[in-house]
Amino acid sequence: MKKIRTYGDAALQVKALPIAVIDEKIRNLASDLIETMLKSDGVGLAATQVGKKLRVVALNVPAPKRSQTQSALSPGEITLLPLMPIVLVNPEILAFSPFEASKEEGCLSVPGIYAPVSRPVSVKLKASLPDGTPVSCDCGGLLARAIQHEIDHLDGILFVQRLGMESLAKIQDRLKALSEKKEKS
Ligand code: QAP
Ligand code: CO
Repeated sequence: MKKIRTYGDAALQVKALPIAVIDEKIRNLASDLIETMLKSDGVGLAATQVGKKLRVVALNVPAPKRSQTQSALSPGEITLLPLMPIVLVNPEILAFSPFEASKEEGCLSVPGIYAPVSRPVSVKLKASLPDGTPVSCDCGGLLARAIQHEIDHLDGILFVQRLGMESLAKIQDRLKALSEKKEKS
């Protein structure tokens, strides 16, 4: 279990570097990320959040319940949801849907704070699995949102930086409290 960096920690603003070779060190980071994410009840965790400047993310996106499946699953959900929890190495978005949707997000690095974020509804993902298998697929649903949220972490971006002025205003005081708590620690 790794320590998760929280809002106000400068490590969260660092841009992570691509991985040239998937070696034992990367596979160890992969299992640390999965362990830390599962123990923290997260649906996603980026290496940036545990202070590692490497382009690796873990995901544990649940399959949608039958009753909430309003639309067909995307090819990416069909491929990746049965593999959860998974780690993606060098994840990249090759294309974004022109259509956006706003949904509530949270983040293990911004504990207890949730706000609606507008994002493209689907993305074309390219990545490698820790065994070296390449994946390339169109992802929708919560999976598309989680991929975008986690790749943002690798670029040093937090979901609170993507909020509209109204939503940001509502959480400003709690964000300030989080970063002040950090300064004192
Ligand atoms: C990113 O977020 C995400 O505040 C992953 O007290 C968010 O796992 C992907 C969490 C929205 C898709 C949609 C947050 C746990 C977990 C908290 C998380 C908390 C405990 C957040
Ligand atoms: Co996050």
